[in-house]
Amino acid sequence: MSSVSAAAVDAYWMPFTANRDFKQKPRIIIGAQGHYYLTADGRKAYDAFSGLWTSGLGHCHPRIVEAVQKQVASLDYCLGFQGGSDRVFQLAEKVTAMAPANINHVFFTNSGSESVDTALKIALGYHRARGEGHRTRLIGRERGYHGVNFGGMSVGGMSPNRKAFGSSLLPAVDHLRHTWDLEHNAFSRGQPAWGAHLADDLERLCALHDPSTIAAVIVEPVAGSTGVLPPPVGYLEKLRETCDRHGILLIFDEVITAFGRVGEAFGAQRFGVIPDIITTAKGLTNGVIPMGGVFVQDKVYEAFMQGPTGAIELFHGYTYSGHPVAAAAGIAAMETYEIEGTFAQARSLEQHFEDLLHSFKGHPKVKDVRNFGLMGAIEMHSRDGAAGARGTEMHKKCFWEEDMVIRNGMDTLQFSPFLNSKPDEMALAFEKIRKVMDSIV
Ligand code: PXG
Ligand code: PLP
Repeated sequence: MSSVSAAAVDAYWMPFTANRDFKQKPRIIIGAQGHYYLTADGRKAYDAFSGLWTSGLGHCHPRIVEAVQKQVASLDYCLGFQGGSDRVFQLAEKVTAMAPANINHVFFTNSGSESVDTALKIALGYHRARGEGHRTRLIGRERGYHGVNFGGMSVGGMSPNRKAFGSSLLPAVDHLRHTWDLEHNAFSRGQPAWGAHLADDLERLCALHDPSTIAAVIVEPVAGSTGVLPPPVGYLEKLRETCDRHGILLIFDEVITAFGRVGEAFGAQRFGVIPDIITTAKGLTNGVIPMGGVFVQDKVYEAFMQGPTGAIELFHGYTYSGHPVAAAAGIAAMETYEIEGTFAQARSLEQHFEDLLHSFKGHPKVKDVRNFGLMGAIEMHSRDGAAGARGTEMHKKCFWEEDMVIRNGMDTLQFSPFLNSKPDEMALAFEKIRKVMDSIV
């Protein structure tokens, strides 16, 4: 029996949800512990997506819970403009110490979407501060996801997220082509060997618009929401080299890939390609309190630190930027990653995860399997005339019949295992997936 009334279910307009379908039989969560959710009808359900890529350490981690409880009772809120709590400065020191060497400054937001829009504004402001205010064009990538605010939506490349808002998107934006290619890269394990040349698309856009008009290129090092597209070998290096040659800033959107998801603090470190700006959220607090962070290279920060010392350098910020309770959660998350050796643990699980995923190669319903770090996707063939139906049915069956929460984007199943997953729980999750996949039409 659900503990939520029908009127309550009706009142809530759910995000990125088929509201009417969901509300016919709501899947309501009332608790969580470690790797499991507790459902309103009294079941324990394994969380195969660790929140929404957020909760790599598991739910209700005692160290983070305690830090948040203490913080909220001692300093609940503190002005963030011309002020700041001890916690936010401490978190900034901690996370920048984990970042690549010349990234020593971080601006805090409340989400990935806010991080992206902040990063785009910083990129435009950086060029203006250096006398290159003519660099106003932003380049994203097809199939990219950069959140839902106007900037991120504009550089994003997922058409359902854009189509209703078409004429209100930012005007000076273009997109690189995406890197998915079934003919060359189906069932690649990790980074596909083929496709570095797809980064040459940036040269095409430079030729079209003239590089002197381009402020920044934003990509996810591993595209997440679109169904896990790892970068082809050499691709990110090529983008970096082209940006350098033309004075264009490179932004990595690491909302998913930062904080252990690819076995390092940042994807930039795993790939050995250092962008000028990195956007983060999710794992920054293990999902416990909403928070995002925008990391910038010293040259970016320093470009703003000019003019009279009494002047505000960046006219941007959120009421909740650097919220002390979020910062306390962030500090506790970073301490936990360190104490528990989480990033190395995540890396040690990669091979097992990859093998489980790729055991679906050859399944009649499976079109492609992709993975990198602890990010994985199984793309199913769509039913004729009913794209997305299989994915949704899998999700519902897993929830109601197999006590497991999975994530689907249309007919692609996405997996974001806990960074501290137990190998046999991971294996059991995929046994259940196979059972459900076999059982549906
Ligand atoms: N950039 C990237 C790369 C993301 O993955 C955002 C920005 C936006 O973050 P916020 O915090 O504003 O949602 C994201 C978020 C999924 C899924 O199923 C992915 C996201 C969010 C929810 C679900 O893949 N990514
Ligand atoms: N709208 C109004 C009327 C506001 O006063 C503010 C902030 O003061 C905002 C929007 C922005 O809110 P936030 O800072 O939480 O993003």
